[in-house]
Amino acid sequence: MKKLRFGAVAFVTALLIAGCGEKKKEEQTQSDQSSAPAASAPASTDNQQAAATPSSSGNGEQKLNVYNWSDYIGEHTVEDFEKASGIKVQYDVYDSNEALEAKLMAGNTGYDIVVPTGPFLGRQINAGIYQKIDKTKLKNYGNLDPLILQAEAAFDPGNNYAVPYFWGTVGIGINVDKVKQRLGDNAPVDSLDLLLKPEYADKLKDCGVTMLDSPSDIFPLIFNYLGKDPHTTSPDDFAAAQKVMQGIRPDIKYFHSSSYINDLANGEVCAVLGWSGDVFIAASRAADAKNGNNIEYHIPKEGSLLWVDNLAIPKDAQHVDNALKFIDNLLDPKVAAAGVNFVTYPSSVKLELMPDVSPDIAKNPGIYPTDDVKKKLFPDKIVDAETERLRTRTWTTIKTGQ
Ligand code: N2P
Repeated sequence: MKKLRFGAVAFVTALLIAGCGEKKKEEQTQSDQSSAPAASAPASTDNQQAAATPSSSGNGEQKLNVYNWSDYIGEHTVEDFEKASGIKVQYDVYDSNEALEAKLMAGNTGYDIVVPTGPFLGRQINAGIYQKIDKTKLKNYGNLDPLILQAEAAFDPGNNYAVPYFWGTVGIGINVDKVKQRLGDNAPVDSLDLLLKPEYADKLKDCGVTMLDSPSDIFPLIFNYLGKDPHTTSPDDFAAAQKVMQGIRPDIKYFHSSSYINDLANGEVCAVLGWSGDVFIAASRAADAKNGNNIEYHIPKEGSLLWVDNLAIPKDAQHVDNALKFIDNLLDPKVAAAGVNFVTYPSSVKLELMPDVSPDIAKNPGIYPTDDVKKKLFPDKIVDAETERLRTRTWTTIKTGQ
C-alpha cells in the first residue's frame, strides 16, 4: 500500500502512544442542553437541534455560545460546567465542516467556540478568522498529548490558534447479522470492497447502505483504496473516484453525517462509511435498546484517514474568557474521560492521565488503533482552493446521481 508521506509518518508516530473500545451510553440529547436566549447574531442549528439565537453582548456577560459537532461531548459536561461556573451555555450542533466553514466565512456567527477538523482549521486560520488562544489561562493545557499537538501544528503552527479535542478514523460500520445473511460469513467486512464494489454493495442495498456527506473524508479514502496519493489534486484521479462511486451510487440509501448513528442502531441501515466513535455510539445504543442489532466498526484494511478536531475561538467572539474556561474544563482529565466514555472517541488528553476511561474503550483497537493499524492510517491535509472546487463539484455530481 501507499507511500506515507512525511507528515503522515510524524502524525501516525505521534499517535502511537494513544491507546482504546466500546461503550455504554444513553442517547445524547444535546438539544436539551441548549437553553438559549434571544438576541443578535448566531445562528441556528443544522441538525436535529432546536434553533435558537444566543446572545453575544459584551464582556463580563455570564454566557457562552458553543457550536460543536453533534454527539461530541460528555453527557453531563455542559450542565456540570454551567453549575460550577454560573455561565449559561448556548450549545448548538452541526455535522459538516463545510457547513461550519460557510457560516464562519460569512462572519458574525456569535459563537465563542467552534470545532473544525485540522485542514479546515488551517484554512480558516489563514483566512484570519480566529484569535490566538491565551494558554496562560488554561491550567490543564499540559494534559494534552504532545504528539497530537505536534500533529496539529501542521495546520496551526505553534498551536497558537486551537486546542485539539477528539480524534478518530473513517471506517466501515456494519450490522453483522444483516451483512452476513446477504454476503455469507466471509463477507469482506474489513475492506472498502464491501461498500465500493457493486458485487457486494448491490446485495446490501435492501438493508441500507449510507455514507458520510463529507467529501473531505470520503475522497482521501477512495484515492488511497485506488492506490493513489490520498491527497491527490489530479482531475484524472477525481474522475477515477467518481467512476467508483457511480458504480455503487444506486446502492446508497443516503449521504448524511449524523442520521446513520440511530439508523444503524435501530436496524434501518446495515452498512455505513462513517466516523469511528459514531459507529460505536450506534453499537452502544443498540446494546442499550436490546434490539438484537449487533454493530461492528472496522478500520478498512486498505488504510484510512486519521483526523483531529480542534477547539477554536473566532476573532469576533464576545465571551472569550468564558470560552477559555470551557476549554480548560474539557482538558480536565475527569471531564475528558467522561467525554471519551460517552462519545467513544479518543481525547487529545493523554490516556495515561485518564484512569476513568473504561478499559473496554482504552483497549478497543477500533477506537484507539493499535500500532499495526496506525501504520495504515494517513493524516489530513489542507487542499488548495482549486482542488476544493473540483472536490465539491465531483461530490455533487456523485450525490445527485448524474
Ligand atoms: C461527531 C463526529 C465528529 C467527527 N459526531 C468529524 N471530524
